Amino acid sequence: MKIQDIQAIQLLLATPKKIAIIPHRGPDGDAMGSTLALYHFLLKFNHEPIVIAPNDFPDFLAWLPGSETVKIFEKDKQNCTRILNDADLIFTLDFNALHRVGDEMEKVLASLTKTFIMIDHHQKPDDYAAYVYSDTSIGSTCEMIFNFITLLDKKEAINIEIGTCIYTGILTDSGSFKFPGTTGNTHRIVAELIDLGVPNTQIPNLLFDNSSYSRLQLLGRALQNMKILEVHKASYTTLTQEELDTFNYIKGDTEGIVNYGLSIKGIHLTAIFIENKEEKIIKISFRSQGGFDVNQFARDHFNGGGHRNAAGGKSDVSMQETIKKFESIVSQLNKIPHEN
Ligand SMILES: [Mn+2]
Repeated sequence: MKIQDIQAIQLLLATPKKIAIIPHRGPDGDAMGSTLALYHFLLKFNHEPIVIAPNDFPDFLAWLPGSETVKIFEKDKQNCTRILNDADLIFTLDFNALHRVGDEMEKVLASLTKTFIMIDHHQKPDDYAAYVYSDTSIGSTCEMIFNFITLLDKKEAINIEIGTCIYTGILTDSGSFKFPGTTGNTHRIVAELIDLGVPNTQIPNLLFDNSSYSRLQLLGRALQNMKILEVHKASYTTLTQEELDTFNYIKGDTEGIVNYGLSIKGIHLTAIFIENKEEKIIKISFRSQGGFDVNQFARDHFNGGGHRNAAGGKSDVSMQETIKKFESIVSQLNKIPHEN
């Protein structure tokens, strides 16, 4: 982040402000961790922060300190619109294009003439924000929040609550420290958080060991549905709406299932296709290992995007047709996914 921008933000934060903090739609560990970390940080300096999520966050994040204060735009549009209209400052975290909050909330945000501050690690940021901290080499927005607070010269304000939120996003967005964005800096930050007293062995338990029986049954079905495209070093799996219903699907249940496709020896590209009858779409997540760019792949073929090794997309045609399209594109790839 530019030094002038830091100075300008320091000045903005020198007097108490009403501050809305917004994660992307379908908020994950990094989106909720970063927004709540910033929320707790701003509270300490007498601001009036409030996190407004476009839609609800999954249950496995409901233990995060401050999550009970989060407003859900979709559930309370009038009130949330009023809060946004009253805000002096708006932080958008873990996304960089306003459409990521969904149509209705995007309209509200686009109509505001407020100072926006973007902190995000996705590619190709839009230009709606007055101040932008964008860095695609950093593994999580939570790591950037740690850097941001440090740049503001307020590192001593990081307490266990803030640290717990930051740790959560670093852990979830790095696939438990496995993904390429995991650096020495990541581990140095984590070391500082542990020294501070952040419960680093409890957090993974809270996040990952809270499955319901039916969620594991659903995972079992997804694993059974998995197909291998051996010559292309790819795998994919599917979950139909009927299967989701059979296993009493609730939000968050399919989180992380896509990663199993990469745990097969020799597989460098994987995808999961999840049917959503209500929205009449197939939701897709892509993962890759090494040099194959799923961000570009998702942008080119499936109306999506994300990072080089983790991206999402969607399809408006049937599951069968979507799979057919995926298989056909993969079979035509002139560059077979490989390690670096
Ligand atoms: Mn993130």
